[in-house]
Amino acid sequence: MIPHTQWAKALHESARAQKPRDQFSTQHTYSLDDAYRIQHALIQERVNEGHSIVGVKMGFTSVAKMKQMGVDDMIIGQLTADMWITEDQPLVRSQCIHPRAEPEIAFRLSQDITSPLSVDEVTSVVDGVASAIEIIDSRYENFKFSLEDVVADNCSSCGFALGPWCEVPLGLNGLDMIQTFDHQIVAQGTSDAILDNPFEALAAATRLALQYGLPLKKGMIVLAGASTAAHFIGATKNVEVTVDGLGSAQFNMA
Ligand code: OOG
Ligand code: MG
Repeated sequence: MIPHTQWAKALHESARAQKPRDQFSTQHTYSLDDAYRIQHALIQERVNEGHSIVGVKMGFTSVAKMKQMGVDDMIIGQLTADMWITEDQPLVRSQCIHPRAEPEIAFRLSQDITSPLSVDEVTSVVDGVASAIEIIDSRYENFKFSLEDVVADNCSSCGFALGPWCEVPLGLNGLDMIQTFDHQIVAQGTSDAILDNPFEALAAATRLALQYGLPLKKGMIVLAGASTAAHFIGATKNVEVTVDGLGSAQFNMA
């Protein structure tokens, strides 16, 4: 029997104390269902601190990310209000373990989602698209994990920043995505890297969210997953992601 709540509390404590921990999978065998139960309990810790759930994030929707991290399946995690990086709520370097940034695209839901949707259906349930940056900060030593470990750890979620909301275009293919650190290009990709079409990531999010009991409500944000490998932020001050036609998301580290 896996002690879901105890492991969730340990992961939460690692995040709050900036202390990376051992992977669970090196000592225990546990299922993906167990991993999502741990993730639920972990999110409950944040909700108990007063942070609401503001959306979900897809992971490993690009070959670049799967290769970088050595896993081969899509995952889903949750976003809470305290992860949203704004001028009023900066990302504080000393509150992270070993943060990495990656270029993403964000969707805003125009209605509650109650059934899995196809790629043709998802365009009618979003009222905004934005360029986005995701900050991931695995709670495991050396950013090493199994698929179950990373799901339990809420898919390494740490923070996210959004560009201005744009009207939903008919297609999101062939858009260049560029990430800079202090105005130097560190990663360059295309939106096609995200499941050949970022709307596919949104469709997959509706499927996985319903499968694992994650809420998808009107106004919530869905991150589609990174189009390139992630980069360690290190001593970087400014992080910016520009997506063709969607403008840019950026923030300064505090
Ligand atoms: C897991 C999170 C993956 C993405 O965009 O593919 C992810 C990790 O790489 O630590 O967020
Ligand atoms: Mg990501």
